[in-house]
Amino acid sequence: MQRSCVRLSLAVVAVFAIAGCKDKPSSTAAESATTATERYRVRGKIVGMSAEEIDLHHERIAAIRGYDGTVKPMESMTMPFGRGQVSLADLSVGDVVDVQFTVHFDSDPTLRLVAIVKLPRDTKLELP
Ligand SMILES: [Cu+2]
Repeated sequence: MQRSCVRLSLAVVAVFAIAGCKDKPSSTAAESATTATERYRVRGKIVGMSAEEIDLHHERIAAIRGYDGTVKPMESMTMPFGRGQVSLADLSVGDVVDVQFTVHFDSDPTLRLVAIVKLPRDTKLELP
C-alpha cells in the first residue's frame, strides 16, 4: 500500500514534468512527493532568533516521526525552526508561541514553520 502510494506520487510528478509545469523546479516537486509532509504542533518560548529562524524551547511532543521512520515522543528541548513561509516580524525573544511545523530530513532547514501564533506572555508552559 505504502509502496504503491509512492509510485503513484512519482507518476504524478512525472505527469507534471511532462506537462512542463514551470511553477517549481522539478527537484522541489520530487521532494514534496517523497518527503513526509506531516504537520506537528507544539507550544514553546522563543529563546533566540535571527531573520531566518527562531530557537524555540518547546514542550514535549507526544509523537513525532524520526529519521528512521519510527514515531516517538520528543522531550522538551530547544531547537531551531526555519521561518519557512511564516513572518517573524512581530516576534521577539521571550515570546510564548504556538507553532505548527513540517520536518524535512533531506534538506535545510530540517524544521520549517507553517504557522506561528503568539500566546499571552503569562501562558504557563510545561518546560523543565
Ligand atoms: Cu525538539
